[in-house]
Amino acid sequence: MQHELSSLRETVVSEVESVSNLTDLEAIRVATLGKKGRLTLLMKSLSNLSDDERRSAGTILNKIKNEIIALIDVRKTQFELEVINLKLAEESIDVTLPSRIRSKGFIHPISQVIEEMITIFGEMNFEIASGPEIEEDFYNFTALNIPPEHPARQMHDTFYLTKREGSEQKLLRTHTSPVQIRTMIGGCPPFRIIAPGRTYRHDYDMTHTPMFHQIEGLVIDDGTHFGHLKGCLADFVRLFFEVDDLNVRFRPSYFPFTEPSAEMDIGCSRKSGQLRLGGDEDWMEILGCGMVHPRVLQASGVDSHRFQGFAFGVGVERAAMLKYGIPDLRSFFDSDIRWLKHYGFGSLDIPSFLSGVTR
Ligand code: 2U9
Repeated sequence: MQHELSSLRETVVSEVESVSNLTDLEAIRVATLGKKGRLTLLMKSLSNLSDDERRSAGTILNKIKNEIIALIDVRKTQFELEVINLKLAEESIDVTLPSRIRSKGFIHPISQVIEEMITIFGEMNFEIASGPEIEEDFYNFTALNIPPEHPARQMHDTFYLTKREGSEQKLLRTHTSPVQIRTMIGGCPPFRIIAPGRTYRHDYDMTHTPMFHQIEGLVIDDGTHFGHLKGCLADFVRLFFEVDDLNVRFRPSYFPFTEPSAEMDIGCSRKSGQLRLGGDEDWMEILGCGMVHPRVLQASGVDSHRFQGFAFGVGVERAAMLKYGIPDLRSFFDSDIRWLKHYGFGSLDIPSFLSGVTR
């Protein structure tokens, strides 16, 4: 046994020394230490020996096994180093090559305008409220004084979701007003909130897209009156359009959720097809507003004898088109990178206001 062991040792040592690559080295390892390897078979044959012989042969066998493992490891490291050195010699990096141009992202004009509006209302102490885009009939219509069969339901061109058995039919919110309803139901007055977000209506032409953005506002307190509404919205449009002496006027209107209701116009002039903000030569509608209807307050659990307030709604796309001279509404959603670079604002690493103030 001893003779067999020392002869195997010599054979393996000479094989490992003369091997020329990693694959052959691995083959030697398997042929020696693998399941049916030469050393493994010798180990198995130890059981045929007497106790004394097994003990002394076993000690030698283990010693040789460890020697062979160490030898193969050293050789393996040598080969791996050779491979790395060869690669280093063959491959070189041309440090004079110009670097790859990384294209930067830009803020979409809609996001930019939403952030501008949020900043203005934020300075007026409004908090941001949000809610689901998939809504229930109650929050989107009934609580807003738009009961079933009310003509305003037809005007909203609602997208209805497929009704599931056992649950009521859901819809895509047609305005962000359900956010204010949910906020009032879930809290106590006073409220001073804005609800920016996506809204959906089944409409598509030059001036309508099925998805569009709104910012609505709600102020409820015990002394709030129409004068507060006028002051707040006049300040807002002057700051948003950056025209200090921008003229505003309020025209009577109708919305089911406000009474009285009004549309707010801003002064402008249109000379040779060119629109200019300011002056009072002409007027342009910019938002809708009014005093919150007592029925809406009651549906939201607010005491309408003690509290009252105003609400307003602004279409973000329309405001963006006016402020930045964007002629076609549909271009907002074409995902044309050249358009975005032209109208886009700054890079995306500007911290978002939307991630900050929330109610
Ligand atoms: C509650 C009570 C009242 C929100 C209002 C308008 C008037 C309005 C339009 C502007 C352009 C929608 O995007 S648009 O087409 N909105 O004219 N919105 S008052 O009134 C509310 C909202 C919530 C609880």
